[in-house]
Amino acid sequence: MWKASEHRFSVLGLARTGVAAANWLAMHGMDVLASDPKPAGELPLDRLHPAVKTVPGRNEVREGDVVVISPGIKPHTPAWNLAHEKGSEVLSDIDLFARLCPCPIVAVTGTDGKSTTTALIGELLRGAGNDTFVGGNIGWACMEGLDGLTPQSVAVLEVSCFQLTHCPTFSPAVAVVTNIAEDHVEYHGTFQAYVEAKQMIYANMGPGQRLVVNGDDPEIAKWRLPEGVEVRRFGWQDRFELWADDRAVYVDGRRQHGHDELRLPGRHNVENIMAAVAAVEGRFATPERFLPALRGFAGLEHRMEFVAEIRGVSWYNDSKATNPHAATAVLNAFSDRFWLLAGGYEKGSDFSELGKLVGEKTLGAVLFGVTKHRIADTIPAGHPVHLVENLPQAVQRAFELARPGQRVILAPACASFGEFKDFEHRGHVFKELVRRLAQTRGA
Ligand code: UMA
Repeated sequence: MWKASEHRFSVLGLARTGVAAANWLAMHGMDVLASDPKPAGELPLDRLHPAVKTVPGRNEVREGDVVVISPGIKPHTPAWNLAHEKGSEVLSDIDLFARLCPCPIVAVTGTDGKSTTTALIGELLRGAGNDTFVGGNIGWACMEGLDGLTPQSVAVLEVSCFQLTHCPTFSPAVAVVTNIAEDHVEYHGTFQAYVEAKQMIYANMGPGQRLVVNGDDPEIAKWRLPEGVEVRRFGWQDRFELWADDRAVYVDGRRQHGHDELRLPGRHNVENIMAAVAAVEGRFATPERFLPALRGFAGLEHRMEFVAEIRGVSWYNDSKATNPHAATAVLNAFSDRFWLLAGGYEKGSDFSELGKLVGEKTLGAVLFGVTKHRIADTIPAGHPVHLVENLPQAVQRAFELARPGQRVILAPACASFGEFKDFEHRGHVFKELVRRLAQTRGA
């Protein structure tokens, strides 16, 4: 049995992950060295436990330490190489958390819908009376929640491919894979490497554990799932354990609820709902216990979030659409055409499918950021496309273009780096721009 007290730790990166991991380890008496290439003035040193030894200005790993690596550190960069050369093991905070966690873990990964599914599982569990912690890639480092857990709790973790890359022993009670589409090629190098990282979510699972997968996903259909694991498939075909048609969701052949009873819009959310129900139902709660919470769930910030109505035009924020596939889900969510705001950081994505759909589903696109020309090239000739420099200009242009009764949706299909710190920052800036428009031009 692995014991943290038998090890020393080097923590790489001092943002959310590193601070939470270093603090927990120091607070529990472990010898921790934490480093980050940023200068001391840019690091949150005042938020660190006094026993954490810090090295600002560079990354450092002590020979033989267990390394806790931040997910943002890319493969084969100097910090990554240092970790693998000098560390006895290199772990994400997720793997560390799971080694120490006293309660069952429900882990959610996939290309799209991770955060909504994770948050919804949390709501269903809470609604059914379980003591529940929700954390991980969703924005709250998991190590922050560890000390509040008891054997009766349930921990729900959103787990990214970056984190799964360093999860050698991770084995959750329930794992969910929402879907697999191309993403983060700039990090993993190849689609295959990305898929292999995602597969780490079930690599150590076995009998008694539950694996929930998207039955319609062609990539997942190729996977060899572990023997003895209870597999629950969800999708749009009635041969799956959980399936949906245009009206309702069915579980093991019985109608569970109608889509019109719920508040989450869009076809992609029906899939997220099925994934969440499949994770919880029969394992942690009965439908009678979790259905009220399911009916009350209105979604998350930055995911099809309604922002404001200005002169009869409705504005929505889906800044979380950080890849073409997620933006495609947004395009398919509404039956009427709308104005799309898209573009951002270049991560080598293929926009060809998205471009076709923009031609079918939108009134036109306002494109911004580094990727704007590449996206524009994929949109059918003659479809309205407006190229601007940045998000403020895109909001202004959409304001000029949209007519009463229409919608404007930010679904960038790109990462936010460059112009913004992260997708949350981009979403907040967008909402602020829209609110300012509402104040100054709303009359
Ligand atoms: N750093 C080094 N050495 C390097 C490079 C960076 O030490 O060589 C340092 C940086 O200077 C910085 C720190 O590492 O101080 C940054 O670490 P980080 O990027 O991992 O940031 P955290 O705040 O710890 O956030 C991470 C996740 N970030 C990423 O995966 C990029 C957050 O997911 C997550 O919420 C958080 O841990 C808590 O678990 C964000 C994300 O964008 C939301 N995720 C991607 C996505 O959803 O698409 C995967």
